[in-house]
Amino acid sequence: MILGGAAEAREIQLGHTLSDDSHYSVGADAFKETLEEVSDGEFTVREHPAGSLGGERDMIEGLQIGTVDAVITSTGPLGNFVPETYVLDLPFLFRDYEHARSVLDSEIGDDLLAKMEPHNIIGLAWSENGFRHMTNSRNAVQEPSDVDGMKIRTMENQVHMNAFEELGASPTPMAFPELFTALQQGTVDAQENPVTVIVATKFWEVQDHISLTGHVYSPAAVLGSGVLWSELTEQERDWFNQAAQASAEATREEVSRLETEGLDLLRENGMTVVEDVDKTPFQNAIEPVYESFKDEYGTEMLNRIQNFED
Ligand code: EAX
Repeated sequence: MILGGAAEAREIQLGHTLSDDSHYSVGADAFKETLEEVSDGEFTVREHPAGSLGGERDMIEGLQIGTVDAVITSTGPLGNFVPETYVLDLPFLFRDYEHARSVLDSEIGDDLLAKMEPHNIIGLAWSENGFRHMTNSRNAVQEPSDVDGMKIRTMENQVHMNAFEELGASPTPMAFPELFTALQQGTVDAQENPVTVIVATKFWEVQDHISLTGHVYSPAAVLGSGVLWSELTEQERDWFNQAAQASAEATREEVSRLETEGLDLLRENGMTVVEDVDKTPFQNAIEPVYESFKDEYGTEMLNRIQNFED
């Protein structure tokens, strides 16, 4: 059968917030290629990059009601829908990329993906955004006192907002598609994102400083619509799982590549890069976030992640 030639080919609408040369777009391409190939053209995929279907919260809502078929998203707004995923958003939880990736690829990651289905969101695979760093247009950040009173855009995520409050900053939650303009107009001074996102969005046009705070690992998830899922056969579901897996792998590879090359790009475009940030004072400052998290969500999943040995 010719690819895309099936009379009843169904076009899958896949959204994400980043540009069409981002690591998410690399993941979207892999999703498309794999799904079209393994389904022998029964499904085609249309990528909607750059928030053209809305912010991540909007798109997740779209999955629930079936107006969007698939999304590559950070966990930013996900905890609002599936509170069990908040554990992943705790600052300084993951030690490094290897720790994060192996936890997410283990039973722990599978258990968290499975928590989504009752909310009509299908967790297909854990992909990656990267370790988040702070950028701003006010002053170089070396220690917590440097962010005092800083108006920083955070994702729409209570755990992140709490952490920036503990650091003495003034967190302003906002959907990603509004962020560039907010920085440009000075509505906020600062934001935090992985190198991948900073490069893909050319934040150097509106931010002068980056500090490699690596304060939190930002997972991404490849998600499907519960409405779509209910219409698929087991065979078709398997194709989507394969496509999501290929997507996650391609994205992680791109994150690894950009982690070093991206920093050079930031420098070339005029950002000052503070590399030698002592993370301990930041980690100490946000400790109360762990306490309130434990009070609300317990310690079981947290302990499993912290004690995880590959
Ligand atoms: O998922 O909102 C954010 O800062 C995210 O990192 C971005 O949308 C990519």
